[in-house]
Amino acid sequence: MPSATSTKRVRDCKGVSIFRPFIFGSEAQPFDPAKKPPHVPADHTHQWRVFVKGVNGEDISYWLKKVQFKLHETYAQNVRTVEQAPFEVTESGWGEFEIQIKLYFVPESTEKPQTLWHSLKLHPYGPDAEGMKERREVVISQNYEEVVFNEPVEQFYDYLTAGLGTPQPLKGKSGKNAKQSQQQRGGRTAEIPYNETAGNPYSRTAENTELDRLADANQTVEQMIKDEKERLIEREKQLAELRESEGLPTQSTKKR
Ligand code: SLL
Repeated sequence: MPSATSTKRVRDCKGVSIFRPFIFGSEAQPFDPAKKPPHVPADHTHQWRVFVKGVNGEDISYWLKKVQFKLHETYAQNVRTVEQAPFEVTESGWGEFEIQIKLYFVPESTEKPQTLWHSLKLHPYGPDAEGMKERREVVISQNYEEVVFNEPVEQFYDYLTAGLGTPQPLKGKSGKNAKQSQQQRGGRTAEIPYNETAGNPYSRTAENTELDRLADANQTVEQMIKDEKERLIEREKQLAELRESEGLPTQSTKKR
């Protein structure tokens, strides 16, 4: 009996890895003492935000289900779970610390959660740290990261590459065709399209042509090496004959 969620690994794509980029990090700003909100504890010097987000505002919730941020123990209820985008926690405080960020993927992925660490930065750093401090500038500390789904299960692979916002149940064996038609409609995909278009010179056809060209070039180089070796052997032979006719030792030039 077929199960609701396909946990089969993608059959025809052994070795397939799907990458999804994201940004994680923090933004912090010192309070202006004159405008500090009344509910903020007296010893809190900064307002900050820790986040996990898509690159250029891209939606990542089709693969990221929830994020657990583990703050320093000095915070009340220091484990904060964010179940939907924006995946972020806003807080205030006085000190810097390491934040544990645990990414939970959508259940269709059958992937285990992944843990990242981020150092919360409150104080400016870098060449203009002093100037930034004086101007009470926002301190941003963020990283680009990629989550890698190795040999994803079939259903997850299909909707990761189909450009669908929500998981779609697989209908029979139509997964592949469905994927292609989504691609033709310009959906989000991790795969290279089959043919190039005006705006996109990268295609599988172009890739194959390039691979053929490289294989040809490789063959030419191999042949050149072979020819060169033969020529060398012939020269060595001629040299040995010459030495012999002159009465010189034939191996004098070779030390090894
Ligand atoms: C430090 N090792 O000493 C670090 C710890 C903890 C920061 C920093 C708590 C705010 C609150 C807060 O800012 N903790 O009281 O809720 O720098």
